[in-house]
Amino acid sequence: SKVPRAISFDQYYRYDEINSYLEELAAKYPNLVTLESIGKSYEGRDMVVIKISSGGSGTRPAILIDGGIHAREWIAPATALYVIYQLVENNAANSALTDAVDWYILPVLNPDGYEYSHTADRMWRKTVSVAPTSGCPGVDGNRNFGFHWNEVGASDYPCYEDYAGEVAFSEIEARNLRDFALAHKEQIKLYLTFHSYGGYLLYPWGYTSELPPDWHTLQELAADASLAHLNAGGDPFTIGSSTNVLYAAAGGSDDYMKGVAGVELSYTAELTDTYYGFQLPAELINETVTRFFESVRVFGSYVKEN
Ligand code: ING
Ligand code: ZN
Repeated sequence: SKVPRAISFDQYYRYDEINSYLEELAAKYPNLVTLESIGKSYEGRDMVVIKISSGGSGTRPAILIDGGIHAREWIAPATALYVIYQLVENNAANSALTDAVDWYILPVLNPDGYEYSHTADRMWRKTVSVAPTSGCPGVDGNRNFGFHWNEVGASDYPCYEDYAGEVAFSEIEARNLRDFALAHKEQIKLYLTFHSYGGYLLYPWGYTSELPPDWHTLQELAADASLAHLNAGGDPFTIGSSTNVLYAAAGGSDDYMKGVAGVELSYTAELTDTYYGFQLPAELINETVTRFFESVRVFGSYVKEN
């Protein structure tokens, strides 16, 4: 695996390159960074979470971020990587975000699919697991979480893009994230899962049009994050519950985090842009991630102050 000479945000990195960068950070910033494999993917790739913590022995409030549950949404791992880069390599400027809050970031939640989208099928979305009874590989990771699983907006057919899986948590990648989140549930106050595209900040529920009792808090915090994105030159986000502003879909990771893991502030970020869709040109990574980091700043400050 090759180590990038210096990280940059004008190219999409492969899984190995991303992990090499994380290892480089762990070696260079041992007082701020620790790495943990939360388990292996279906094809045996490590799912690496970087913990960014300036101290506090694991008692500080924490933010959990993941990217790349859907293989083709390449801007999601890139954005997670940029958050890591800012919090670690630019910590002098961003120390307010790490002096009272811990960050757990999993940049590539579906590493097999991510690699497959680079080597075989640019538009691959799902995992790559092959169920014994099925003719088609892959499960939609964001329909596989075990909370109101497969009730709506998901398919029973393995060949469909939104196949929910044979059972809830059939996918090892979803189980690994679940187990990690449950092990840290007391600490995690906010969850962000990065997707593309369309420019939405979505909160639960995806399984029903009913709103959670604290939807007003979720809405207002997202509005602040959207304003920061606007002020940084980006478009405002469309904000609301998944069901109400996008479509109903059960088994999403955000619903699980709020419904089961007890993470009250749980969001799906559908990053921009809408013109290029999943195939955002590498030249547009930089502006996308720098603008969205201003939104991440708002989420971080909120967790720190509440
Ligand atoms: N969109 C999300 C999806 O999984 C979503 C939208 C998130 C719906 C959470 C319901 C709950 O379909 C993309 N682009 O994947
Ligand atoms: Zn997605």
